[in-house]
Amino acid sequence: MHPGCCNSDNPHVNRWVAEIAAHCQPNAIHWCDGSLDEKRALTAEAVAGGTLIPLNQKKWPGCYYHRSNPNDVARVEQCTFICTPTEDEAGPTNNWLAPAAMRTKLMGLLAGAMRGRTMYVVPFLMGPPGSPLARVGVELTDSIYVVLSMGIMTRMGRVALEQLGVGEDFTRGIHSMLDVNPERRYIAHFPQENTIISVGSNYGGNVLLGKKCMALRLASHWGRDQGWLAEHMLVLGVESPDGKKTFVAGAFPSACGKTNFAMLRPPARFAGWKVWTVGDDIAWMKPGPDGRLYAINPETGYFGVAPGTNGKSNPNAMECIKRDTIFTNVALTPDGDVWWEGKDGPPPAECLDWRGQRWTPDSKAKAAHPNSRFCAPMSNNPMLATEVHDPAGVPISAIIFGGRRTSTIPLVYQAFNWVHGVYVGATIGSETTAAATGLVGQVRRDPMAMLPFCGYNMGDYFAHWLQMRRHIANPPRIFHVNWFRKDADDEFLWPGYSENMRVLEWIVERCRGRANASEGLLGWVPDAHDFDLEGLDGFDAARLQQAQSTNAEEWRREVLQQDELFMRLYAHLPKEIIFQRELLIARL
Ligand code: OXD
Ligand code: MN
Repeated sequence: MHPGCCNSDNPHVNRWVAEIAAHCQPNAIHWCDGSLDEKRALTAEAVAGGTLIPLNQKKWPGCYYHRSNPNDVARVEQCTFICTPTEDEAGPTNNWLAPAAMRTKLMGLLAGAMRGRTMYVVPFLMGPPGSPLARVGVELTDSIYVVLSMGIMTRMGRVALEQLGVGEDFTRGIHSMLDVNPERRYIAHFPQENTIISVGSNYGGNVLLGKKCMALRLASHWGRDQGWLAEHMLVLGVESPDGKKTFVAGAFPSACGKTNFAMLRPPARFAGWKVWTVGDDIAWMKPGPDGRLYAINPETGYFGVAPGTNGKSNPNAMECIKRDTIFTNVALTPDGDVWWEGKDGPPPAECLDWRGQRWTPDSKAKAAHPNSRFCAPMSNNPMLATEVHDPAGVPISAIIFGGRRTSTIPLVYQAFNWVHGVYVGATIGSETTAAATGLVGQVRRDPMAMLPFCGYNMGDYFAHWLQMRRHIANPPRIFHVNWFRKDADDEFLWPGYSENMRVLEWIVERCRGRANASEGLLGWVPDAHDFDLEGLDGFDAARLQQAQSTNAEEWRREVLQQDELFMRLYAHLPKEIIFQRELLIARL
């Protein structure tokens, strides 16, 4: 047995670490305790090994720069598998392979894979210590970048083993970079064994196993079995001038501004209003004893997209990244500064791009990769909600669904009821951006923004959402928003960014029974006098009407497009969803 296998008080963890170490054959095993001293030592080691480059420490204290392999810059849905006993359980929206076959293949790739490397044992806790919703995982990884990032994104180290005690109920995550080869890249989930195996990548979403893999794909199973929801949602608290806080969750597909919305800073018009961030990416939500839905943020950091982040789009994020942040695949200036497209100020006269090649403003290529990231601790957020540490979570009054749609979808409407709201969430569509696919304006259906993250059959997932209503006597109101609608001149109708506060105000006041609405074809909608338009340059009641308009012809097309997904899911699609579709067609 490898020395250092049995370092914890938990026999199940020790036994499993010994078994994986015997298989992967690392040179050394390092058990992470999550201390500051350990972070300092590992950071120094990462710098010495070239994995991290220190930024100018006067300007960016505690901040480091990392470049990933150019073949490894994003989540890879085609390499992501849900290994349930039957293909039907994973459903048509997931890749599937039988658990035994996948395990054999991956254990083959892992045999001796850590020779010459250190295996880090990374215990982590998702959720506040002591929360009934919190869960423990242990990730075994040969990447020091993963260890340092997990230290930001999760409650890492001793705290997790303390929460676990001598129990057996922890997620087993195994990660090896291997040779970072796309041909040997797999992110495999074994829900029945509470196990994740990720090989061949060192990019965040594929390898920070607490995040998308555990907190969404595996947790969606636990939620289904135990009566709660694991969702790709931000959570924020709106404090009105009377000091009352209303908590709201929001699901938007990737690259629709979830982090910006979670950190919204109200414009000057909203004196006395504050928006507090609970989380920017993932919410675990469980019915509470008072019949309301309570949410925790299982994470402790923000793994946000850098390009486009600036003092206007997200001033709080700019505060978050000032200290103790790891930047990946942005551009690096000669004086140890970072830059990306859409950052404040002019581009540097010269820098190294995300590939490490010389870049000037005349270069054709982008300096920062479009999916370059910052990994920043939430404790840096000046508007971090204190409730983020509350084991009970926060009571959710509204759920907001949204997507990026240049036509058809109004700025805001409220679903008639829970079942209608589930239909609204199930039919979210979002237009792909050029950066992501090259196909501009293609609508991809992304139900509840969970298409890449739901770990079981999406039809059963809709049924679970419908079932949840039985356990929530006092359910959140459900809304749909679209910040991206354009006019005939291809201009955005709505100013967006901090002005989204006006939409948020209407939503919050609806939840508090203090805002009016009229019944529209799609749901409840604000009239011009229900909506604060004062001080909005160039946006008046007529523009609001345009942003809110419902064109029956466009909607007939929309309903037909929704059918593409419904046909794929047909065998598991709940009747209620089909019924809601019929009702909408009748209203149209
Ligand atoms: C993310 C994503 O990285 O949704 O959060 O892709
Ligand atoms: Mn996300």
